[in-house]
Amino acid sequence: MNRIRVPAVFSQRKRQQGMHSPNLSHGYEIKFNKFVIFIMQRKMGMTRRKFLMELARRKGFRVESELSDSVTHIVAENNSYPEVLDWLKGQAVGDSSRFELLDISWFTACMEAGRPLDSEMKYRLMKTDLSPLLNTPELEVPSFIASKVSQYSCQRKTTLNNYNKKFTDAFEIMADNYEFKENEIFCLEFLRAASVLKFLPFPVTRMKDIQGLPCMGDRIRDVIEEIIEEGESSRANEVLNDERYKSFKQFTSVFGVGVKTSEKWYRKGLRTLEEVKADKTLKLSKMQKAGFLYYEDLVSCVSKAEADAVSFIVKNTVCMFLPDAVVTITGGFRRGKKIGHDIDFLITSPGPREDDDLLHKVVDLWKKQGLLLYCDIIESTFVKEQLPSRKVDAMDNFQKCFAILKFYQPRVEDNSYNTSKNFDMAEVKDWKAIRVDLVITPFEQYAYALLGWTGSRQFGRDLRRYATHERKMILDNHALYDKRKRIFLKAGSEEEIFAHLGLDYVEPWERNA
Ligand code: DCT
Ligand code: MG
Repeated sequence: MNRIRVPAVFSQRKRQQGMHSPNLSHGYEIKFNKFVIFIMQRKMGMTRRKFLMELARRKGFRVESELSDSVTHIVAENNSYPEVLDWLKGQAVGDSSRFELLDISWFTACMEAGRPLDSEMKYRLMKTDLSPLLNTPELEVPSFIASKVSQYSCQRKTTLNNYNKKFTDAFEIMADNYEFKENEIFCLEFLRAASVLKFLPFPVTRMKDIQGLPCMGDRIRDVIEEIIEEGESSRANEVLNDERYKSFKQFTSVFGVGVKTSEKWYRKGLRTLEEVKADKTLKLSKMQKAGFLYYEDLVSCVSKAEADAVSFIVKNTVCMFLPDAVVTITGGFRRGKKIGHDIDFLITSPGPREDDDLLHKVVDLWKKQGLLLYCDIIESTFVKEQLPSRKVDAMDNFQKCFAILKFYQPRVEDNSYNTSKNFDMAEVKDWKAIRVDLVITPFEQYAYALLGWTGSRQFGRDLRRYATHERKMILDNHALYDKRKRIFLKAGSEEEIFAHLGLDYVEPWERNA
């Protein structure tokens, strides 16, 4: 769905455009009359400004040397939104809303395109835009900006650029430890704080830097303060050395082992994976057995190249049985991650037809081809018109398969991906076990499934929390239900879901909360 934002300045701009449209400016023909650009010299310097003005005029843009009444677009470089506002105040401009305030990246994109581009969100200077602060570390992070940072990660854009890894790593250790103790509240507190710091476009170096930010309770501030002062957190270090934490961390690294099983093993006095393997009284599930069997491969991460190669195999196999199937990589790889612990796929096909057998046919073929090391198919439990689940971390009801594929690694001499056993190299292990999740979704639920399975987990949690608390709606991986209107809101794309929720669209690579 297209959401068109019409800023209040438009009507005024139209008037201005009508009044003033000379065909020549500074010796160049004006091709684009609607936009009247002014380039701020502040922090740019006179020479660069002159060069850019000349460049734009040559390309047919109208550029004013002075901040005249006809100016519609102000372009600034290395200036934050408040700095531009301050400068405008100094020019006795009372109402800055009559201009579009844009970053230089808009200008250069226009020059590249050779025509004026829409002033999309990403180019606009706004209150929440902290990125210019990166170039001005001496500038204080004004609390009024920090106070604009939403407590919901679905209202923040979080890329993989984490400037605060030393803090977020410590928080994640604390969160894991609380998860192992089944203390959900403290666990979420640390996860939310980590997510806020991942969003910041600068490294935190002083307590002042976090002033006014959401999710910074006393427990969090204590850890931050110590890391600023000492370079590390003694509490996180204590956790790292804690016997229970160390055991749980090992146990849960096995596919099929969660907190409940770890608790059982720990109570039995087991402390390491070697002890677990040696204990013949334990009854391991089929999943856990596979987890131990392929342990080394599964803990070594999946690369993007491996994900692409497996994606090729999955698409080929699925399309053999359902030619118009749409197979999409979701999870971390869709968010731009270069490594992951598994590969998540969403499979759908246009039209009403649903084929419950598809997944079975796919895994049966892989079994025959010797490519399937493990597989657990869970049948769909979705009931038509069922209300979305209120549980924040509930599993969805799609038919799905948790599998371990035998992925033959490409040989060095040719770059092809083998799909059959290479007998010449029988003694060398030329394959790697890779965890793959396949999820089948009906076409009309595809957008919701895509949004949910793209994650991150924290982003998904906050979307659901936002829907519930801010919109009186319930969201899950199947649907969005408006409780006040008592209707399901249909969506054919992720953009439409964000629009239903009244949220600005967040691209997948900006969901690394
Ligand atoms: N998800 C979901 N319901 C589940 C399991 C997962 O909605 N029952 C969502 C949350 C994140 C996304 O699917 C993918 O999950 P993971 O593979 O666990 O996370 P990831 O972000 O892909 O990270 P990783 O790189 O570790 O695989
Ligand atoms: Mg994943």
